[in-house]
Amino acid sequence: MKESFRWYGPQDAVPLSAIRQAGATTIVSALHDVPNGAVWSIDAIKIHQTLIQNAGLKWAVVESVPIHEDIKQRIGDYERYIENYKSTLKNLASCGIYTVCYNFMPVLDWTRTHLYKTLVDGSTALSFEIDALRAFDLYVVKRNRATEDYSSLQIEAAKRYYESLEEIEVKSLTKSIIAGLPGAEEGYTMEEFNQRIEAYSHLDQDTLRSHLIQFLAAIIPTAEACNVKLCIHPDDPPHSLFGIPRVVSTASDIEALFSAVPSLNNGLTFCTGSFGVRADNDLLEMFINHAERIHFLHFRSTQRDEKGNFFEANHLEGDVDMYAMVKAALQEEKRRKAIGRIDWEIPMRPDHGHQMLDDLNKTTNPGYSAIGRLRGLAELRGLALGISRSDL
Ligand code: DNO
Repeated sequence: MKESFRWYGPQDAVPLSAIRQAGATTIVSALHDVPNGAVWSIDAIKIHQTLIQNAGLKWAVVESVPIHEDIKQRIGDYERYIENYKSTLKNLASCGIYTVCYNFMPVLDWTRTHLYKTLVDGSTALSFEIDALRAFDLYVVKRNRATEDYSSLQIEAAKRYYESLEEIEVKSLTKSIIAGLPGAEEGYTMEEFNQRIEAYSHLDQDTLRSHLIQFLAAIIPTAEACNVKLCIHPDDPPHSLFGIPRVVSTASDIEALFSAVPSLNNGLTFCTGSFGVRADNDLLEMFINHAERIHFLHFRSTQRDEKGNFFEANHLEGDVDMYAMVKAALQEEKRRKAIGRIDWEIPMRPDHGHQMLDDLNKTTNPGYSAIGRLRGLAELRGLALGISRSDL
């Protein structure tokens, strides 16, 4: 596996020099300053690429080229945005960057209710509390139709939760959910958020899926022509939020996507932490079924309960069987090598990490502090070495 680290650009509190010391060789990054939908120019790509190269590292994966909301809804300027997307892929390829991650989650990208849950060892983790989410939906956003989406018991629990909150906690919950986590590219005021949600009130799961498939049908020929491997990131968490449909959450979701557009350039970012939140997702089976089109790995574990709460566990703990996942990834690499695939080595990044040690006193992007991810990478690297030296 190509050991990688995400870097948010020159503004990132974790510099490239620290990433190099963590032992990563490749960088996962994006041009976060370019507005959604605009073309990434070759010049802008090269400037960013040079910063990375000057630090002795290589920009191997783009995470993400975001998909404009108009494409998801197929309204407004969506055709122009699709053309722009193709131009961005061509420009990236002409700079030697061939792996592009993206997601198709409407309105919100990855979502957590709490960014600093204190764990027993004193470190902090990102977490998702279902009562907090429902309380926010029912009593802060006050979404039309929210009450129709929940049972009376769920509403009661959400109400109790909301009533227990101090004003400052309501503010921080609001910020965690709608202000936009790092990499989400978009954050909203309450009014904007309400408008965005409303836009989806008449767009169901099947329609969103068909929009995704039409988008892929339009761009995959360009990706093939310039040798770009697109890899969709699963929904995080893998279910609908605020009544907005999500279509990349389950085994049957990804099956539908890849059978509709079978090209291997239509690939997957296998994020164990996102898929792993659902007990009905058999991660190993999903991995094996789609192994040939997994172009990027996010290794992370979550610890869930039966109510729908979860927090981010240490990389080798929690619900994900990381031994099985790393072994499957190494076996896939071996298989690719044997059939002569030049892309046999799959980029992998330790996804997120706990805020710990010295980082507890620093301001870093939630989930993206240096030491927690360094620990994750070190553990994954050791696991991979152990597996490849023993039972492959
Ligand atoms: C969070 C990330 C997401 C991911 C996008 C992919 O840490 O996994 O922001 O980058 O959803 O497009």
